[in-house]
Amino acid sequence: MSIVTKSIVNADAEARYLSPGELDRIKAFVASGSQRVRIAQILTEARERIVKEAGDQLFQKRPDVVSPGGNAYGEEMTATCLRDMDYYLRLVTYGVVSGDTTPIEEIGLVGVREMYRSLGTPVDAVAESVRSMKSVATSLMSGDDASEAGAYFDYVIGAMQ
Ligand SMILES: CCC1=C(C)/C(=C/C2=NC(=C\c3[nH]c(/C=C4\NC(=O)[C@H](C)[C@H]4CC)c(C)c3CCC(=O)O)/C(CCC(=O)O)=C2C)NC1=O
Repeated sequence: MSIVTKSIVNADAEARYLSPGELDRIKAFVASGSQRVRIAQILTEARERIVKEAGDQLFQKRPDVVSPGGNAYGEEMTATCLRDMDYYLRLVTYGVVSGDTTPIEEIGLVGVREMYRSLGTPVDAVAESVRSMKSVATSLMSGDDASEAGAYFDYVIGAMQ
């Protein structure tokens, strides 16, 4: 939920106008709108490249995951691994646009460690893949945009540790 929706829900629950503090936070959210949309556009347009290059980086750093016995071994499993990376990149765009980590958390992080444990997927390697996506993605942006986007990748990485 964006800060706008959240503030309205809270204010209406108390049948009151938005408070000065809430209006200030909404003002900051609106002021950063074009930056957040620009970042989401860059990530969306470059999604194939980001996933591909970050996947190459991951498999170089963690050859075990694509070796016999590895969780992403074989064409089909490697494709599923890259698909998961694409999922997390997509969720990062949701976070960036809404200025809120809640959609990332609710869609992709609740119970994630247990899920990957039950799949036999090393979650530290998934975190590494997100770190690589952050590095490829932020290299496509200006410094300010890179630090704004980076925070959402860091959020995902942190939740996997
Ligand atoms: C949008 C929210 C969402 C997420 C996050 C998600 C993840 C997800 N990844 C899965 C599998 C998988 N995930 C991976 C991923 C990897 N294996 C590795 O060794 C690498 C480290 C890593 C890639 C970075 C692999 C290989 C599988 C298949 C495992 C198997 O079938 O044995 C599965 C099991 C079902 C399936 O195969 O689709 C789920 C649910 N699904 C969702 O709907």
